[in-house]
Amino acid sequence: IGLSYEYEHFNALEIKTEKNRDENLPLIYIIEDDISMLMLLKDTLESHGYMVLANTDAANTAARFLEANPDCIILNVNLPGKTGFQVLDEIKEHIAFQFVPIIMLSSENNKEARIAAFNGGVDDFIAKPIELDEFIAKIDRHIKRKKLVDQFVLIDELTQVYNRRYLNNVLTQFVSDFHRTQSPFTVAMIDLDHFKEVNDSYGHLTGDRVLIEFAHFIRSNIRGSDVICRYGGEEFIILFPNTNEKGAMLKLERLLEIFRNMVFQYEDNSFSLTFSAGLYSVTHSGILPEAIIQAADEALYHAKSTGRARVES
Ligand code: GH3
Ligand code: MG
Ligand code: MG
Ligand code: MG
Repeated sequence: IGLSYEYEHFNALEIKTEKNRDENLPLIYIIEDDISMLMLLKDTLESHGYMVLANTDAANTAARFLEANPDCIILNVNLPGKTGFQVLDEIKEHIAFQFVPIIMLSSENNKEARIAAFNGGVDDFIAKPIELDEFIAKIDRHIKRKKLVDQFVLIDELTQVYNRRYLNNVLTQFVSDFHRTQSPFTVAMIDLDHFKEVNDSYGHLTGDRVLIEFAHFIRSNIRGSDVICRYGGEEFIILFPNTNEKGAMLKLERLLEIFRNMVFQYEDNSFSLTFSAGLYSVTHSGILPEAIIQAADEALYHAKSTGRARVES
């Protein structure tokens, strides 16, 4: 793996992955001001199949490091400038409801320090001097647990509808059911129109509230057996079991009619929105889940390019 070393000043070092991250390798983010300790941990982790992202400067422990979505964070408590606990609070705020194991390193190893660390929200506490074999054994366990937790997280945090991971599972299930039942199902990909303008005009928080309300609107206007997932930003997917293209088209056109007449009212602002949707109905065997999504996406693109606020198949 390609790594770049940036010396900002003599004791500040950043280690970043140069190329795209290898998603198969767990990514560990280390914040440690002692460069020799940092290099030792980095080499140990890399020789055990981990990727490492690191910095020595707590003041730069910014979002851009966390945006790489590390699987585990190792944090030295005695960082210059900021205390490890301040950094811990910032990290916790940033990762919000995701589960990322945080391990605190400390040269202080008394009961009070350990209790303070656990109360502050760390998952483990490792005292210096570090036993490297024990350190790796602990990291391995934390990473296994992280993977397990991720497998069970199927709900989108913001909108509380299913997420993309769940969609992948359920769509695979729909496809295999189809082979048995030969009953058609339809996939709709929905994208809010000019949603960026909502953020730009009223702020990101208002944008978030719109997404929450939109998901709720869809959820409360479809059948219990229909499945709604948040596919990405302002894109949602609905799976309609036992529904052909015509049925799904009528349903979505009705949803669009109701939705475009809704008025969002937040503080002094009121506005209305529309969405575009693309449909794909599965009526024959042998099509892969990815191809179904792609076909719905192409129909959506068609709806967008022919004026928006419409449903295409
Ligand atoms: P179009 O009609 O072509 O779809 O235009 P658009 O503005 O909706 O599309 P574009 O893809 O340019 O912008 C999507 C916007 O959605 C940009 C992004 O900031 C915003 N967005 C994505 N996820 C979230 C989110 O979780 N919250 C908020 N508030 N905005 C989000
Ligand atoms: Mg979009
Ligand atoms: Mg778009
Ligand atoms: Mg959009």
